[in-house]
Amino acid sequence: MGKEHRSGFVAVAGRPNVGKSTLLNAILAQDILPVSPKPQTTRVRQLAILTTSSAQAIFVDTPGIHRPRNRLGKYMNSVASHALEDADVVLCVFEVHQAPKVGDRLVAEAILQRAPKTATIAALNKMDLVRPERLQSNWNAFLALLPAAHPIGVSATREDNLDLLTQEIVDRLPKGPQYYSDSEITDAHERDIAADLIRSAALALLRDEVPHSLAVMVDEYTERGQRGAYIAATLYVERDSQKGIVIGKRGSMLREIGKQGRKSIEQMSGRKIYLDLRVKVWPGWRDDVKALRQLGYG
Ligand SMILES: Nc1nc2c(ncn2[C@@H]2O[C@H](COP(=O)(O)OP(=O)(O)OP(=O)(O)O)[C@@H](O)[C@H]2O)c(=O)[nH]1
Ligand SMILES: [Mg+2]
Repeated sequence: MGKEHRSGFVAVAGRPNVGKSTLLNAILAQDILPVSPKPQTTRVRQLAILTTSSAQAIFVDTPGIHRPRNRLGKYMNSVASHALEDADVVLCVFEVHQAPKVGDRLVAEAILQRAPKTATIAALNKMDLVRPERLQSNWNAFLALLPAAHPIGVSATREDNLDLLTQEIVDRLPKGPQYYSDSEITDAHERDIAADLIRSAALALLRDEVPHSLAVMVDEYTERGQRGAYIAATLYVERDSQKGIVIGKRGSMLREIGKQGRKSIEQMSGRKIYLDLRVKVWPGWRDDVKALRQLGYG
């Protein structure tokens, strides 16, 4: 008799920038989730679905849990909290090359409060960056935050220990059917993934002041058959000065964002992309209920 099939939801939680989305892209071997060197890259819930012959792990990528400063931040935290409540397994990501920060404590508290009885795995990520003499003390300090969690050291960028990590997760899933077909790797529409990939490209290129004020909306996504697809998108910022920064000297920054964004959309979609970008100012959109809803954060 073969092994019984397992399936369920795996909420991925952690403070901003610890590598949650990078880890999931690596596990799926496809870049469908936005990743950047800046904190608070992920803003919405997005599924990353791993299907094997005997299991289906439905990972729920969530925004980094943090102290919110505006309505967008509150929305992002609520997305993470709900994912914890609905999870069969919690995957908590820490970055092990640094000692725990206040933000990590906040995350551990949220897990203990929202999912106190849920099987939890602590992925101690960025093992490639940890100084050997710091490893043991950092490791112990993180485990003290979540004493019942099963720890695994990983590196998302080097893809170290990811097979072991997924095995430990699958072992903790309940018995259940395959909910999504083999070919479904996410629940997000290509249009929304494209908007996030453009934003990721911009975050990697822009300096600290702009990223949190940036939102991207795809206005048009037209198939051109053999010739690929045409995408027109708008980058929204909150102030005129930010618009200048995003456009850059004689348009150089916007051109670079377009180039990098196009490359990642081509990789994700497997076809040629023509990308048209423009920049608009939307004052105070992060605290504007209507704007948040229109931008997909509500
Ligand atoms: N050196 C190293 N860098 C990593 C590793 N995993 C992720 N990173 C980097 O960490 C940064 C943040 O990665 P993300 O995947 O966007 O982090 P996140 O936790 O999803 O962040 P939010 O969406 O903001 O909550 C990126 O620059 C990644 O390349 C790792 O294992 N080693
Ligand atoms: Mg993320």
